[in-house]
Amino acid sequence: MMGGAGVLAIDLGGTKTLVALVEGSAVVGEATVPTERGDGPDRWLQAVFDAAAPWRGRFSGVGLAVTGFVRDGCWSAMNPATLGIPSNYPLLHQVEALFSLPAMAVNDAQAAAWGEHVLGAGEGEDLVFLTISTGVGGGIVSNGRLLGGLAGHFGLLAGEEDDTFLEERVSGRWMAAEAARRGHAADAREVFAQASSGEAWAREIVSASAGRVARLCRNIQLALDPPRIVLGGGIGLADGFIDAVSALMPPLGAVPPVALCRARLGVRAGILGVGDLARAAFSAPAR
Ligand code: BMX
Repeated sequence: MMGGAGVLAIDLGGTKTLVALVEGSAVVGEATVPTERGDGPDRWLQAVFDAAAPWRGRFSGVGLAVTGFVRDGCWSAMNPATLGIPSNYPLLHQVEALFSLPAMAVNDAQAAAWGEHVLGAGEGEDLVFLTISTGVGGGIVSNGRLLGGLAGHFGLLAGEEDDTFLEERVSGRWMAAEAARRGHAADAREVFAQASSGEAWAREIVSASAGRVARLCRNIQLALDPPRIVLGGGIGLADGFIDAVSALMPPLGAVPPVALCRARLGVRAGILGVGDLARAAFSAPAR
């Protein structure tokens, strides 16, 4: 394989894309580019390619953690409201052609689950990871293995009030839409700022989202009984959110609620996770 010792790790989410040069378990270079929602995958990938220019020659493969579903190298949205990815976009083919290097891809939240398992809050133990962000994603590490496919896509569970996805009443997009419905022009960041300065409407929005996440955590505890649930994403890591979820965890009789903790790798969980997965994939003997 040509190139340097590192891996180019990319975390392409519904709002922003992190591009990083990862060597071993260290992020040695990093850039953030907005995911311009109207652009489409060819231009998102071109922006990544441009952002990685300073590190050309220092990586020998590309690992992608992407919002949406990846199967057989092709990429699709499950909820196009999170990001409008065309169905079965040939992601690996395009990335390998652009960089002239091997590439691998997984879902963003599954990559972050792996990152937290090997290097972060999981401390090497099994976990469920939830990212509360533009959408709501998740990943499961069980018996030391990352579950792939659809496993962990908790944001796409049926919502309780109607037949929309759960994430449609939890995510940063929902918070902004709910603020607008109540007559406040505020994105999710602003909703949190207003909530911490005591605005009742903003506190209600944070609390409604956190209550749904608390019920989700209880359902996850009943389904999988993980040692811990790790929360990440811009909303999950926002001031006060985990405390609000913990306070709203319904009791399970004598059984204490599952332990909740913050993603220790913060916004880097995805790039570190996919960096580790890519390194393993590229160093595997050729078949
Ligand atoms: C959505 C879904 C998941 C993703 C999650 C978080 C799409 C495009 N995405 O549920 O695959 O993991 O959002 O994504 O269907 P993020 O962009 O908010 O990080």
